[in-house]
Amino acid sequence: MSTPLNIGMIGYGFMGRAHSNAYRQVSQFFPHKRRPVLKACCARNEAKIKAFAENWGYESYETDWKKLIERKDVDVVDIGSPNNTHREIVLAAAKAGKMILCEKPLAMNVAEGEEMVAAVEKAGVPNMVWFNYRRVPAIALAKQLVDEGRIGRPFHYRATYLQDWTIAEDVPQGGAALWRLDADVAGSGVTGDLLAHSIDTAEWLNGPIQRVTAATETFVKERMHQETGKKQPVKIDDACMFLAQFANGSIGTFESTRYARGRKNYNTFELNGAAGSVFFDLEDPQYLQYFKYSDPATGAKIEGHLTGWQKIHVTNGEHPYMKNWWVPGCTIGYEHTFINALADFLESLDTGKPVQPDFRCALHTQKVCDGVLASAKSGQWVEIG
Ligand code: SOE
Repeated sequence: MSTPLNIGMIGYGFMGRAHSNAYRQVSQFFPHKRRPVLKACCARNEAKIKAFAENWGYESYETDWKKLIERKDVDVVDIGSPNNTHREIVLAAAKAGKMILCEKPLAMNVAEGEEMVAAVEKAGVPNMVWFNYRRVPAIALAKQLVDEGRIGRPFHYRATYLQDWTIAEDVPQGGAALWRLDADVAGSGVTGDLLAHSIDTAEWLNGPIQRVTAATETFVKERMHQETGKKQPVKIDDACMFLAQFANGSIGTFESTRYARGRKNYNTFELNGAAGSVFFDLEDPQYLQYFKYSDPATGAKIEGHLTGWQKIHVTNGEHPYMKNWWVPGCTIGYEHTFINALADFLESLDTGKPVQPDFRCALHTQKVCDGVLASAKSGQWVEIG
């Protein structure tokens, strides 16, 4: 028998939809003791949130997030609203004793993130940041291969996260759907929005990043603000590249832009070690490529004439998350990464073992992001605390 877990969802945009879909589906595929119930959603625009509530099946809606947090019938506060709202909502929700799920990036900067971590830890409430790409089965398989020792001593980590949707100079900044271009709302550009994903994945697979040196560029210097109609300077980073040194002695390169014509959501990584390598590309998400050089148990080398990259179709029951989905060969997609993440959160409520990435873990990603931006300004290497 399951008991209800009442969800209060803040925000109705891209992430509001992705999370709501996860709440609706998770219990059918991943049965747990707690079963999400779409209790209430919240946004300032009443017409829009009413329509959202009806579309997704929320029992009610609010137009003030403080009211949502005050409600006794809400167990989980889920923050899918823009980045500059995260801190205030988290502090209030933690004080009210709510469980908190927060969209990435955790915060606008490290100072905010530290306050948020302190608040959830003081309140002792379960918390998670929706770094959904950890829940792509092929990426989770890469983690398994690392943990099984199949990569061996790591040398290189290489990540790219490329998109192309802001190339046109007449794309406005700010307001609905375009707040990611407004630094006052987003905190930063590609660093917080895209590289935060790459950093989370990298640190999960390859351990903490210790030092960075970076360069950023803003190609379009002024854009019209969607809400005021005025041209304003663009303060976000349109592109960012950085070098990283990992605590395990390996080195990494990270590149991100929204100006890579033809690239839509090209999120890739490659990890090269002494015993093997892995490569992943989110535009081909069902596959993990693996090069096996030697056996982790015996150290025996693969016979030379048999070496080569394997393209593993990650759909078997033995692969992460896949036994809960379809039969081998049948694929899952983008929306399932959120369902898988939520399943891990529900599992953590069953077991009492905190889910990752929690706020403290996401704070380290935030530290790397802030370090990258500081380095791009100063031209110096920056140590990450
Ligand atoms: C930006 O375009 C964006 O929507 C990010 O905000 C998401 O986190 C990423 O997963 C897809 O791209």
